[in-house]
Amino acid sequence: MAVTGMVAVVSMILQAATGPAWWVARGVVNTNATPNDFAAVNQGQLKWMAVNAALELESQLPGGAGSNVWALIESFSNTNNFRPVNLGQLKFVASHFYDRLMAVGYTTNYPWSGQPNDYALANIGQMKNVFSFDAAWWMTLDSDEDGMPDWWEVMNGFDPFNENDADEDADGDGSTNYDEYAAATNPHNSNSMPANNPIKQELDYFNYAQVNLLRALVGLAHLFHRTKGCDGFSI
Ligand SMILES: [Ca+2]
Ligand SMILES: [Ca+2]
Ligand SMILES: [Ca+2]
Repeated sequence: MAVTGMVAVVSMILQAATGPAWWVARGVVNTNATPNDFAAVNQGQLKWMAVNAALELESQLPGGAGSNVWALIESFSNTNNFRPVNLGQLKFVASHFYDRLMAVGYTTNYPWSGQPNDYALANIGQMKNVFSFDAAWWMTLDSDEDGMPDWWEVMNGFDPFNENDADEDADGDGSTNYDEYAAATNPHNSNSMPANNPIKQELDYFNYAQVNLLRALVGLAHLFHRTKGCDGFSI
């Protein structure tokens, strides 16, 4: 993305004391810098954080970061990078990410509450706080320990806090929801089922038998053709 290079030139004074692994992996934070969470955050730093957060969500979440996040990133200008950010601006940028995180079930709310003064300057610590989400960790989360991760349950309309739905068969195709998760088939489409599904095996056998019957018929027809030697016969 062009914006990556654009904001990369902005100096970073973020520090990686505590935070998700992607901060370090993506170079959002400078591990050699002195922590200064009370310093004002500037627009270049916020853009840099947002670009990397977008890349992280894109690589981790089912369906990626989403079009609203990418539209936000593409709307970033190359100007005002050293201007301070106020809380309203921080919330505006972060809300795009939280809308996406709420859509996939990572969280149910924005990480701020009350009536903060949107015109107050945001500091580094506040920006780090709202961008401390960890999609990689969340993708492995299985709250009810039924074997189906939360993200897959939310994506398919199941309850990530009820382990009983793993043994249910939402589409009545003979495979449990868990088996469909494990086989990466669609738990709401009875035509999509794991290879070990008895109905699928029967269907496969039926199709196999049909193909063989057809082959036998064609073979017979050719034999008949050769035997009779009649012209104009084709199959
Ligand atoms: Ca689960
Ligand atoms: Ca099923
Ligand atoms: Ca299915």
